[in-house]
Amino acid sequence: MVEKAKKIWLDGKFVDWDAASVHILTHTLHYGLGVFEGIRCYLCADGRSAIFRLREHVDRLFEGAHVMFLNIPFTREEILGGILETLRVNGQKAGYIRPLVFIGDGAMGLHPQNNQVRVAIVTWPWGAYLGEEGLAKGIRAKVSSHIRHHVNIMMTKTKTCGNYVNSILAKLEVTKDGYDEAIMLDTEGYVCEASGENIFIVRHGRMKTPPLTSILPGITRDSVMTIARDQGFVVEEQRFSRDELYMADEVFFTGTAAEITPVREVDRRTIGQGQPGPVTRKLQEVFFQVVKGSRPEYQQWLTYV
Ligand code: PPE
Repeated sequence: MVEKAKKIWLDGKFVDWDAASVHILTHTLHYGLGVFEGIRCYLCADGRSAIFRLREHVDRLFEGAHVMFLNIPFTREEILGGILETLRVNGQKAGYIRPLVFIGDGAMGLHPQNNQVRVAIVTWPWGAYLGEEGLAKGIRAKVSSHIRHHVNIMMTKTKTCGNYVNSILAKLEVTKDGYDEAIMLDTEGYVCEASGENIFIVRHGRMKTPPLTSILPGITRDSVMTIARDQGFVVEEQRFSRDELYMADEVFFTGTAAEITPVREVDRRTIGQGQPGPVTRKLQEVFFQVVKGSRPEYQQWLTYV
């Protein structure tokens, strides 16, 4: 259960948490055309709160909306301000932020016509996405039989609501089989991303992650590539097959919710020593320092609340 906050930002106004309901004919509820974001705010070592890469998340929301013909009736600055205000009115020092752009009720049918484009901003506390133990010791993943979207079926670089049915199918399939997370292949059979995370492998000290062809351009992925290169690691954006996954010394996922989650097993093959490897651990260490404001060289990524 999501822990309730006091207020939700809905179409530019604050409403009580329990009053933030929509009509059953809300277009997005029926057909899935909407875009959303997932952003984290961290409590810093100095007691302040900082939102990680806020500007980039708001930009991705607007780019996705543009691709999806959703005309957001607010400016980027208004959404940015709305996010900051929502955390402030709720007195939240840390947590997850979910902006959602959706089509309201009015006309039905696949043409949304003049239905209002609506925006909500919701904030709630969210701990480790795949569990505290998963974050510390690594999780067990399975390659799903559900393949990721083809670039001409869905718009794979957007966080479109409907895209996630594919992720949910994969997640349900593997969790019913006892695994923690689903790894998905692209339409050509190469490793693509996880249900809600990007993926990296490490082999012989070199890091590899799939290119942006048909995946979400993860903001954590981008941050981890920058941090890794600054740490002197070699990172290549190159596609790879599932046997390369099995042979990897280390595998980890990146995402706003998942942060940097080590993977200790894939399809019943132990990865490396079956525990987070040295590269993953180093990147986790630096990443958490960065998001909590104790790395001056990455201050430009933080927006203080
Ligand atoms: N791929 C997918 C498919 C994805 O959903 C996410 C984020 C990522 C990669 C990583 O992107 P980024 O957060 O910019 O590093 N998944 C969001 C959804 C989580 C949810 O279950 O809801 C997230 O991490 O916020």
